[in-house]
Amino acid sequence: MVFSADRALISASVTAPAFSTTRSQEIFSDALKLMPGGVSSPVRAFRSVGGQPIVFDRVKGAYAWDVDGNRYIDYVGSWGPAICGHAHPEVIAALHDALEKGTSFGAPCLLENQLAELVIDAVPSVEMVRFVNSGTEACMAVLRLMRAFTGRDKLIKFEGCYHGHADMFLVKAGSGVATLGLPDSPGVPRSTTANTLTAPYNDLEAVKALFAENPGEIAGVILEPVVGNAGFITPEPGFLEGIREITRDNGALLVFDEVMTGFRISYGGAQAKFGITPDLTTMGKVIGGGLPVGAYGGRAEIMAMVSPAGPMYQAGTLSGNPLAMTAGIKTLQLLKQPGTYERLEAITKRLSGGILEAAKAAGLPITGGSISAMFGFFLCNGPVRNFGEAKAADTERFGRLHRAMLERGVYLAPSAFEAGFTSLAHSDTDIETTLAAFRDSFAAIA
Ligand code: KE4
Repeated sequence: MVFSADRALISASVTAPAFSTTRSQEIFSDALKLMPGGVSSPVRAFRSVGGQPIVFDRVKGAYAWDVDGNRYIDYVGSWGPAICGHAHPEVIAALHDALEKGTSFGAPCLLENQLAELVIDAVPSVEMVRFVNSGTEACMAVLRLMRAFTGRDKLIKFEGCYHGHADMFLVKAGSGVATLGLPDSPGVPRSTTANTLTAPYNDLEAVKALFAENPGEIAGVILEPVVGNAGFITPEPGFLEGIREITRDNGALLVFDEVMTGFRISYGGAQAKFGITPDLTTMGKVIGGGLPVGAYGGRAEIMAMVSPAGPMYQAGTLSGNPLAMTAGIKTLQLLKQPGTYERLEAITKRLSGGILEAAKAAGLPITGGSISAMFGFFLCNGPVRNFGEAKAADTERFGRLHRAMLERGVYLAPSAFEAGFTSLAHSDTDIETTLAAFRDSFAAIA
């Protein structure tokens, strides 16, 4: 317990350095006149943490610099792609070479084969893969494929899980939808979401009940095998195995949305880490190495339905883009190096454990953890097993923490309902510097 006199002493002794964001504010006020909310994606607007967004100027390794020259240790990493560190020299060099050959072909190229081989070799469920340009596209296409293969229309998703912004998924979604408190976005017709059933994460009985109530009508279940869009929520022992069994027993497909967990939880994704093989997998983020790539893949007999091999249509002008393929290939080659995931596990466990210790030392309720290069915490007492329990987190206090950490040179996701990401570029010193900032900030907001 920190007594008020001590707390005053701590906060007095840790004065945040002069921190100016004048140029960020100028640029962002212009942005507000040009783009809705001043951003290209809602969560970046800092709406749930308050204050003005930081306008980035450049990134390198574990760091980001804003337009005012402030440097941050970055734990967003462009929302996952920067797992090798921002602007990795080998990725940049490969892109320079690729640029000389053009920026887009709109025709088959060897690079697609090479990235496809890397993905198929790595991800247990993937026998064939189709590249698209975002995780949203991958999830849209995989839902169409589930329905085409089974001839059924209904889908089960979990509250708080986010599968991109396609209409049929915007039902009790996570990430920006949760952050902005939009339980169901306007513009989504009831007819579109009528076939989307939801259950609480980690609740096998609720899933069994949905199958019992909709016999023969559910095409499949889609979930984040480790949730990163309702904050960081891990599957309870037996949950993933149970979903696998229930889908198999009901002739439905199991889809792991590994857009965030793919190549982050392990080189083979969460499915390799947990030993559960879904029928289909969606991917994104890391497999583009920072350029726009999404993908879906799975059993060859299912993927054979995808046009032009089969009747299920899906297309994209920039799919398989040579620059994006190049960045993805180099990134996966870097991740294949021995020791990669042991290093990521070690630094992230140190970080996550240190955050929990720091909050408890400041007398603040906290629950959280990490798996490989993904971590998160909620400012409330645990456990947090689903989105309903996550909503108990103190989001107002998280906003004050977020600001305090910015002032101390640490960039966290601007929402209590997101996960944090480490990279191979985060040094032991970066982790210890971050933990010192957390200790100061928790003391300042306690
Ligand atoms: P994109 O369309 O944003 O590439 O991917 C959608 C998506 C699908 N599935 C999962 C599990 C995801 O995490 C995402 C996107 N993640 C968010 C971060 N919470 C992207 C950040 C943003 O929306 O700006």
